[in-house]
Amino acid sequence: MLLLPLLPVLLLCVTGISSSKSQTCEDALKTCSVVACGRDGRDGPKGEKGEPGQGLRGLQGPPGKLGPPGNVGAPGSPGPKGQKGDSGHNAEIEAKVRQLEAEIRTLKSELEYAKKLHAFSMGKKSGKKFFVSNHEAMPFSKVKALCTGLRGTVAIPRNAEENKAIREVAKGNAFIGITDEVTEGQFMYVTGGRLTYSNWKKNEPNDYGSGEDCVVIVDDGVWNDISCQSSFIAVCEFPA
Ligand SMILES: [Ca+2]
Ligand SMILES: [Ca+2]
Repeated sequence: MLLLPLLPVLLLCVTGISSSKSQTCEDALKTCSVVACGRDGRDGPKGEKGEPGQGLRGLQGPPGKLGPPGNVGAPGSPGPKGQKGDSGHNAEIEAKVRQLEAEIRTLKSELEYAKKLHAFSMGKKSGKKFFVSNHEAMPFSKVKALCTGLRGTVAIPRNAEENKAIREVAKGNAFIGITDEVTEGQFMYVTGGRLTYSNWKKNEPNDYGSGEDCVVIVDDGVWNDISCQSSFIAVCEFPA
């Protein structure tokens, strides 16, 4: 019964002791006039997590480890075109060109010599022409084709000297490059143009049988119109 009035004080002291672990019962005796000391009670339940503190934020940590390599990307667009490269064996090409130029000079020289020799052997250079014959007889169409294939034309006498030369080269009756195939009775050069010289045989051209449109140079150099399908010696002319 005597303890009842002291109960609040005891509760207050017990509360103070349990609230501070640094205090002991001896400390409590100094402040409390009445103390009841006993064994410590069990730990209470864990309190709820407190609010985050208000202290300064720490420094940023070091970078983390490198991640794994990514996937291979798509091919990029083509780059700009580069400058033209060195042509390479310039010296070799230049040497080849010099060699070819030397060969061309030699060939030109030999060609000039061959032409002079040919002119001398023919002995029939008349004005600015050469007359050449293989002494074969053939129709007029073949004579034209032969001379054209040789880059020449059928021989055309444009004056008495050329007429004589053609006859001597042919050594027989030969076609000359004159016809009236386009307009009957109007003889023209196969290279174009009306005649500026003629040496018709007496009573020729007569267009005998209405079928004589080509011209042959005969024995003494006179002309006779004749069938183009007949065969006579081919004589071609070339510029000298
Ligand atoms: Ca005729
Ligand atoms: Ca005739």
